[in-house]
Amino acid sequence: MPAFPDIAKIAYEGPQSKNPLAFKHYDANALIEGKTMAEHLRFSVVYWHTMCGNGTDMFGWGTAQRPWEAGLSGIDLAKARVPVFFEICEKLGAPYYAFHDRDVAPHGATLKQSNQWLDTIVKLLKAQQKKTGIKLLWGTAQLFAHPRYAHGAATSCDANAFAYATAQVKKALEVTHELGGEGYTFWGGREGYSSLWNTDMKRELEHLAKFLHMAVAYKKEIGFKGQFYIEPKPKEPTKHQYDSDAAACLNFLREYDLIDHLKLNLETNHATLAGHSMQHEMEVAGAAGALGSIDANTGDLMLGWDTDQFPTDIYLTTQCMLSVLKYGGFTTGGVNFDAKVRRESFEPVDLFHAHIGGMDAFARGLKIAAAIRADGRLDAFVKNRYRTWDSGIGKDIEKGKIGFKQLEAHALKFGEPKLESGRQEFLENLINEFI
Ligand code: XUL
Ligand code: CO
Repeated sequence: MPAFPDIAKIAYEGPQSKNPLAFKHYDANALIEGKTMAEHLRFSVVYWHTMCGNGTDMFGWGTAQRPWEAGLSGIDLAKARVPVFFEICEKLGAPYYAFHDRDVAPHGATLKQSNQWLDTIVKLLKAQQKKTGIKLLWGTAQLFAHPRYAHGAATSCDANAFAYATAQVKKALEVTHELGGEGYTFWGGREGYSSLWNTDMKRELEHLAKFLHMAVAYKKEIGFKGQFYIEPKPKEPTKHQYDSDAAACLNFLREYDLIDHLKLNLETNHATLAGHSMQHEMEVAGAAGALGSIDANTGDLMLGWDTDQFPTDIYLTTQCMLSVLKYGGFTTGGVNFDAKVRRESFEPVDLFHAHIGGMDAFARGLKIAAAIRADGRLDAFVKNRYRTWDSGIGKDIEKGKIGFKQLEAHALKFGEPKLESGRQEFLENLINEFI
């Protein structure tokens, strides 16, 4: 029995359509810069918000109406969610999904029982993947909900909690491998501190690096070829998280000799919590050759926390897709909707509206980004702005051919550099021609 008998596969109907259950911009097979939209965007639906989000907030109970959950709990509930999830992904035409170990299967009383329950669900996931052709973008371990991780997992003050976390990641890696996952994400949910009075930061950072090195070694041991990602977020749940933004993650990876093993999985709402735009984070990662995947969502300008809303802002999606195209497109990564419907949007159909809106917003962003690139004026402006570096003194500096003495001689001879406008407003207007 389908959970959504009244909803057919979501079709592309074009910008004129008034059908809320149709795509206006996402035309999976349309070609852009030589690839289909589906190949560019590699949309992914997350299991945790889509299946497990029930609308609970700090002040109120769950509101979500999920008829397929009626009367069920524990492993029976977990089993019932699997086909519904794949029905949603299939009807959306999303080629990928992502999950945490403990959102597909419940926490057991022991690690052994948790692993057994996970195995039970992994069998069902595997069968659904086979039936639908939907693939796993990345798996991950949930190392932040259980009280044992109150002080962190890889950065816990207790070596036994660290051990428990590694055991959980070991299993999560095995099942991700089993399911043919194209990646595996590390988000340090509680890898940080709430107070420095009780924290040995240096030791915790070293432990986090050890933990990741062990994961790299185990990945090799089991022959898992997927891409590892680290997902920056500055705070929430802790006051400060070590993987606070793209630059901090890159610095950590370089310091601990992990840079060749992990790329970044960037999330919009995490970027804004860090005081950056998503475009900033994507450019930092892209410049370092570490732009892996994105968790597509958005925060609320008026709120200072992780609201995980579906992305609808065309400027945002245009900026994202400009960076993605600039750095050569996704390889293992994709546009993963780490986003949840509002507590007030409690009907099952809202899950469709949300994803359709996010997919259309990214499809528009892709089309606009490709049009800006084809137009060429933006690129030409930036290239021209740096033209003094293409020859003469600039080229010599870039090539490392000269030092302070020759530059002083040049400055004495050349005199005052000629100032040119940055033309920000002109460029903002140019971008608006396309949006
Ligand atoms: C939390 C968050 C996580 C990670 C995976 O803010 O983004 O869901 O994406 O653990
Ligand atoms: Co995320």
